Parts: sequence; C-alpha cells; structure tokens
Amino acid sequence: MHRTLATLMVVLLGLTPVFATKPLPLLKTGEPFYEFVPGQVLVKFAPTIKTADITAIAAQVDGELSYHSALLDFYRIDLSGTDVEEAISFLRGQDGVLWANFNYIAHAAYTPNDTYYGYQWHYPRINMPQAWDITLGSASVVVAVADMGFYFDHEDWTGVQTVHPYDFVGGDTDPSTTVDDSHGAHVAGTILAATNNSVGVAGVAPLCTFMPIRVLDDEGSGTTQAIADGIAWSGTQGAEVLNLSLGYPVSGPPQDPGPPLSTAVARAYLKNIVGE
Ligand SMILES: [Ca+2]
Ligand SMILES: [Ca+2]
Repeated sequence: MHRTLATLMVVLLGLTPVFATKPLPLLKTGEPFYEFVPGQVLVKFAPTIKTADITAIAAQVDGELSYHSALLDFYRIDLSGTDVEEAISFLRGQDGVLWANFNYIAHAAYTPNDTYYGYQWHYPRINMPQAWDITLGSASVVVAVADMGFYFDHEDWTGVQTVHPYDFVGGDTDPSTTVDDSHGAHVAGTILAATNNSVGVAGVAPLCTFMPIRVLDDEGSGTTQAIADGIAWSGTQGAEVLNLSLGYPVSGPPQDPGPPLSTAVARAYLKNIVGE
C-alpha cells in the first residue's frame, strides 16, 4: 500500500521515480563485510526530511519503516522484494539520506560451556587477589553488560544492585532469560557475582552496580540495530564501563561495519565510557 501511495504521489507531482533514473552509487569493495539480516536496511535521514518523505523513500525500495531508534534516530526498513544491496545503493544516492547500511549480525564471543570454566584459574594470573585488597568496586560505578539474557534469580546474584535494565531483542525492560548457559549470565557473573558469600564463584568487581542490556538472542546472535541501541542506552543511562563480548565473524581483514554501530561507539567514547 505504501508503495502504491508513493508511486501515486510521484506521478501526481510529475516526477520520474528516482529509482529508474539515478545511477546507483557502488557499494565499497567487499561489502557486505559481514553476515547480515536478509531483507533489512538500516538508514538515517537528515533532520530536515519530513516523515511523509521518509515513508515515500522507503516505499521506493518496496519497503516499510519497521523500527525507529529513539536513541540514535535511525530507521529499519523491511523490504518486501528488493535486494538488500540494491536498496542500499539506491538509498545512498538519495538526497536527505545520511547513511544506509546492512543490519549486520554479531555473535557472542566463544566461551567453553564446562560447568566450572568460570571457576577462575585466571584470577591469580591477573593479580585479582591483590586488586581485591585495594577495592571490590563501588556502587557508584555502573558497569553495563550488553550480551545475551541474564539470570536474576541465580543464587550468586543476591545483593547485586541493578539499574536501568533493557532488552533490545524483545523490546521490553526485562533482559532476563531462561536459556541454558547464557553467555550474558557468564560474563555478568565474572564481573559482578556476589563474592565471599560461600556460594558459586567470585566476581571481579562485585560491589559495582550492574546495568543489564540484552542485545543478543538466545542463540547468541544479535543485529547491529540492537547492539547499537544497547551501546547508546548504556551512555544515556549513566554507565561508566561497558562490556561487549561479541563480534562479527571475519573471513578476511576486519572492516568497519559503519553506522549505526560506529556512531554508537563514537558517542560512548565521547562519554568516556570504558570498554571491556
Ligand atoms: Ca525481555
Ligand atoms: Ca559467590
């Protein structure tokens, strides 16, 4: 319906659809750099572009606006037929389009699933006992973990202070999961597990405050859409440290996956967020 309306508008305005006449800007060599979600494009428009025009531009690639990031002000367009590369090339050539990019897919960093892998032979190697003599962390320091879901009812989570949870996979404020061996729960436990409580494991900085952000699904995969918003969330909600144990699988040299991920990382850097 959007396409029909847009086509009608273009005809009424006496314009030739740009899709047919404007040369397609070439993608950079090697693009797409990473695995991406089929049928989805992330795009940011100039602030001067009106919503009706944004809808019309989306319709020209046979797409609909399916998501808007309030944090980074980008849209996701879901395509109903147009090839993703073709749509991105087209959008990059439009006036008012600041960038258009693939919705790349990241994966949780590998960790063995042995029961007591997290049982921490490495702590002496990084002089953790000596560091604990100096500090166990402070409630005033907010440590964000953007990862798979978390186990808030775990026996070693008693007393951990949590602020501003968000789930950018489910689009809700509950980033918990019941999936077995969640990578997020492992990472969060390594950082913040209740320590010296005779239960489970010890955390590196157990007195810090925890900001749980779910950006990876129960399979350990996450889109740039979710990850970029998760990074932006940590900055707007006051995190000082952000852990991202995830990456894009690389078959060749790593490439900058571009916006919105690069935008989110740059903003976090400007807010002096320490990355882990
Ligand atoms: Ca949820
Ligand atoms: Ca413990």
